[in-house]
Amino acid sequence: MKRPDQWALFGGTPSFAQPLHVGQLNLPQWDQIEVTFRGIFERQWYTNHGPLAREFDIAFARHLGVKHAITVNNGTVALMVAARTLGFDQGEVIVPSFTFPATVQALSWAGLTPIFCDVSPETHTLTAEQVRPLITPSTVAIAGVHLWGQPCDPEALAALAEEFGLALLFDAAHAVGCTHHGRPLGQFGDLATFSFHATKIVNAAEGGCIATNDDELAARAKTIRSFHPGEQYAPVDTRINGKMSEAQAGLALLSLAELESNIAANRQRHMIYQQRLGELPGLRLLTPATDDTSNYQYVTVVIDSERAGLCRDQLARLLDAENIICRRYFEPGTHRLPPYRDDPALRVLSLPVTERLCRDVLVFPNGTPMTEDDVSKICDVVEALLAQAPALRAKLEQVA
Ligand code: T4K
Repeated sequence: MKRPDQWALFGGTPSFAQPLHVGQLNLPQWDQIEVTFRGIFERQWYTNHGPLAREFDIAFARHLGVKHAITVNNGTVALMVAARTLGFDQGEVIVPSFTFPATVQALSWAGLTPIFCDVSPETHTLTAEQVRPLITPSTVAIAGVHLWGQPCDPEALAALAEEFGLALLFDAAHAVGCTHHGRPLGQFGDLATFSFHATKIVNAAEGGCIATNDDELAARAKTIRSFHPGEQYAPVDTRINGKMSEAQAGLALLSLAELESNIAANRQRHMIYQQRLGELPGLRLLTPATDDTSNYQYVTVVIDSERAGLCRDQLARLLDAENIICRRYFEPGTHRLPPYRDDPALRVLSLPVTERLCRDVLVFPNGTPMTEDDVSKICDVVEALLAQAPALRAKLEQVA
């Protein structure tokens, strides 16, 4: 084991020669990509609802078990199109602050007003109990996030939305391959949106999707997605170019074919993290509930600085120097970011769980290029760092 002065932050050699990032890329072999891209080149059809984009619409709808999967060029556009699809010109939408800013900003783009809600300390998602008191006559929708692929209280939120006649939207950007009570998360809510960004379990470099079982909403979303005259399925005022290109759809199809094996490999690595980090004082690793399944893409750890001996930021700094590039998702909370932070009412808004998670959550690397030995070595490093916490705290103060 390294001595405190031998860690890379204090001049020693990093534990890993190359950086290990959170967004480890799940990509198929080059020869498969080459065949797919050659096909696009030979067809000379690159975008505008080409054959691969249409095939992926169908393949992803089948994967989710929904009637419609309307694929678009990224997860943010999926949220923007979904927010317009709901059909409200104004009104309040209850949404978590503890999320990627796209969830909330997409609502603002659609002219809706986000009402920030705190989340559960167990799942990091909204619960119906937290949402209920925020409902007012101005509320038009609830926008939950299946953060880290954890189900966002889907049945209880659906019941609440029905009770008050509200629309229910789920941001399922993290939740490809995740289920709740045996049902894929894309089946919950009026609309659910996904991301196929390079760092996601299904990687189309960029990509997104809106899933729904509602024919009318699907017709609106498909029309909003494209200005193409052949893509008019419903009367809508505003449209956008959100089309998925053939290159994206080709990658998405290849990546979807590898989803199950990538989940299985993610799970094996996640289990090692669970066994090793779960043993350490002050560290809590989020694990799926027994009747849910996860894609295990996110290794999300909450750090109790009192018990761990180091706070999240101190640990992240030490790991960073060792080339273990963890991420402080999501800091700060969206209500502390522009444009919302300038609202005087939001400056004094208290979301205690959100603030705590923004301070204490650290997401560790996972994904196909990593080996189980890499994970064991990461856990060795974390264990050694925490064992030397008092000495490291003192040294960190010197290099602050
Ligand atoms: N809703 C939620 C809940 C989301 O988390 C997101 C996106 C969205 C909606 C919107 O979906 P998209 O519009 O993005 O489809 C990353 C991703 O860019 C973003 O997709 C994701 N969530 C968010 C959680 O993570 P950053 O700012 O952390 O990205 P970046 O570039 O720092 O990448 C993270 C790590 O991945 C890097 O340290 C290195 C590695 N990486 C990244 C890329 C792009 C690679 O190794 N290769 C690459 O090509 O946001």
